[in-house]
Amino acid sequence: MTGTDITTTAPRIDIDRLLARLADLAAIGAIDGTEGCARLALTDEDRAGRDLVVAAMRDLGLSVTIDRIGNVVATMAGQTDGPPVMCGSHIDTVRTGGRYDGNLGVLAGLEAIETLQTAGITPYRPLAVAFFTDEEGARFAPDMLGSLVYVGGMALEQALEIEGIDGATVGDELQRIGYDGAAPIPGITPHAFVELHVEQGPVLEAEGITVGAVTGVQGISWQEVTVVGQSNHAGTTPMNLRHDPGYVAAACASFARELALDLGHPQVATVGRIELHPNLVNVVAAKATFTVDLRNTDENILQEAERRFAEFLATTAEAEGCTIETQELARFEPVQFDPDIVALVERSATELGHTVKRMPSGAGHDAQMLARVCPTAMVFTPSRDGISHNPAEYTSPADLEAGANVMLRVMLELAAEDPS
Ligand code: HGY
Ligand code: MN
Ligand code: MN
Repeated sequence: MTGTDITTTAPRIDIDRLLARLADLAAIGAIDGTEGCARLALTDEDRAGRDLVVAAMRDLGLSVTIDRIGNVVATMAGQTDGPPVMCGSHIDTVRTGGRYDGNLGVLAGLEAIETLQTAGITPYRPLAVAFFTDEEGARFAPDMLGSLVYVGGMALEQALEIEGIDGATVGDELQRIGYDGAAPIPGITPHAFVELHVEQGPVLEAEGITVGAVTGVQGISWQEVTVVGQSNHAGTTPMNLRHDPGYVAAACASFARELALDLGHPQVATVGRIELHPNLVNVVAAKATFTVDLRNTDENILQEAERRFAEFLATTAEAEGCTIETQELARFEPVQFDPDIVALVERSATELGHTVKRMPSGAGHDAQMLARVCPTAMVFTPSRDGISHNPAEYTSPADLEAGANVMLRVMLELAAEDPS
């Protein structure tokens, strides 16, 4: 199929079939009373989700490989051999996950392939749909771990030793759930990579736009901070004699908000996890452990945010007579996607009659890792009220259908024979 064929004959996906796939997967780890699901990476719920998707891949007759960090790639043969045009995302979720984050990109890939099979279309190049291990990073940091290893950005051995928030290691959990595959790392380099994903923010909905042509991903800085003070009696210890890590953690959380507001949009700062020990009403804490997530599209401003936060932490802890330890959990610079594929996403959306807007991604994605090895871009669909990492996450069927058809069209164009 050449470019012109695609414009006129590209089939459309079956939205009811896609919605059914999304519902089937969301039923695994379903969060009672909501549309959302919880499938933290490498848990039993993640295994069950993986098994469901791998079975669907095999039902479509795709050749499925599982690599040594548990990434799964399913390939549809093309008219020729060679590197596939790949789509995909992740199917692990945060603990309060929605049914679209990650899952949409993987299941829309299966839907696209089934649509082509039904139409009897075999692209010039092979197509592949992948899901990558531990994209969320909520249990095992950093996020995008599987795709980072897939592109050779982290040594496999280093990744397998990573200890999660519950003390388990990546390697042990991969083995336990049976997804310590044999396919080599780094994985095959795709001809190109396209990821369909819900925006997870308010922009598209606020502007009444159906499709996002994603230009890149902002920089991400995650660290875990441990503050050690002196456990003491809440009633008998005068304020001037306290060494209270709980106070230091709370002050830092408050400072993070002030810092982001001072630096201005798009700087964001989040203290998402705080644990006190012994975490009792009448005990001045002995220890506080908390995480800081800083992000910006500008690497220099992100570094300024990191510097200012570190200064505040050190000054506050010293004044409180506490000691601190920090551990970097994730650090990725901003990524720009391939301008030609961004333009192709924009053109495909327009040709399909949808409104489209170029925009950066606030969230991290596997695409930012694949961009290291092949031409890559993303397609966004709107999120209702901009909500995500929340079981109330929602995107309308019409928007899902639009996004999936744009992704299919982009893939067909990329999989066509290069014009001679
Ligand atoms: O943290 C993120 O941006 C992504 O959800 N892993
Ligand atoms: Mn995601
Ligand atoms: Mn996510």
